[in-house]
Amino acid sequence: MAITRRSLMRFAGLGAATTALSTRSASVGGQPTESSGSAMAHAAHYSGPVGRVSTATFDPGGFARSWNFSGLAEDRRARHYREVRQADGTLLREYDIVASDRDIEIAPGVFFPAWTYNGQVPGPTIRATEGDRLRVNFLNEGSHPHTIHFHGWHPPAMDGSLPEHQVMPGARFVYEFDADPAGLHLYHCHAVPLKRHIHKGLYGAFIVDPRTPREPAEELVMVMNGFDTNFDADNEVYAVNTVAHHFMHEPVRVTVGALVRIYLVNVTEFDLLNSFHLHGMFFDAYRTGTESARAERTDTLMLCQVERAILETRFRYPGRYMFHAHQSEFAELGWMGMFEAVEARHDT
Ligand SMILES: [Cu+2]
Repeated sequence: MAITRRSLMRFAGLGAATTALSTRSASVGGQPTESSGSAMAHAAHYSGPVGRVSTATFDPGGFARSWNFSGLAEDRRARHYREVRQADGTLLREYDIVASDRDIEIAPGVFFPAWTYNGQVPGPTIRATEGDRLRVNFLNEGSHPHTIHFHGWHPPAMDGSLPEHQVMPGARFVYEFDADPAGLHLYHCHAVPLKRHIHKGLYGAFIVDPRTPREPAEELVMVMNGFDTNFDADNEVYAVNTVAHHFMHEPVRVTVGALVRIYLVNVTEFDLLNSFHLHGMFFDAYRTGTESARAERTDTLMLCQVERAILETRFRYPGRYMFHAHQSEFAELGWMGMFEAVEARHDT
């Protein structure tokens, strides 16, 4: 049976947590329990489907804290990423990116037939310092023509957007350009129909650090995305980093008082806007990350598709802080999570 937006909303919405809490106990004794009462229904803002998505092949939390394949052991990492210091002090950073078709689990038991960069959605985060040279060896092992279109300065031949730029299944292309400007960017497929190629999962974050490094911080990459599971040009599942409600189960750990920096990218297709709202505090937003002067101090930031912002804040108090899209429907369909602020450990 196809999962419609409406049925999934019923499933994942406010009623779902009561279902999650009560059906399992009811199935044991066949009797309603105290957890099925209306009080629980109103305590059910912890909405979400029953069960968990395996993080064995993709871990949204691990994704948030890795770039340039830093999550891999050195020998495996070298297969995807190499860097060579140039005479002028900049780095040549070389990446191997492979497009492939892969079914990914986006909510418990809900598999999406994705098109991926390196088998994951979002694709690997690419990170360089302003002025570095990027060389991206692209191989299309997918079933459709694809490209990699980077946001940033580059020659037209490197744009990956025109019909002649399409890389056919089985073919290769090398994208080479300088990392410029400093800021938070992204990359995505630009084959047509564009909305399908993006929405199927071909996108990733592209961070360009300024030559004078930003202040050290606990850094997180968060990509707001959605999935149209029945191909009606409307999303049934929303998330940050692909897996619905993942950070409700596994809160993002941050340190009380430490500078926390979030690289926030919106790639959501089919909806005009997405947003990021943080409970109990405010953050400084630097739109596109290209200017050092903050644009806004707020608790809610709204982004159109491919808009992005660097967010900085410090958690004042230990405890759990909800964050979610403030399009409430998106939140109920998976784009909702928690931070857990913990006191710094003093081992000495
Ligand atoms: Cu494509």
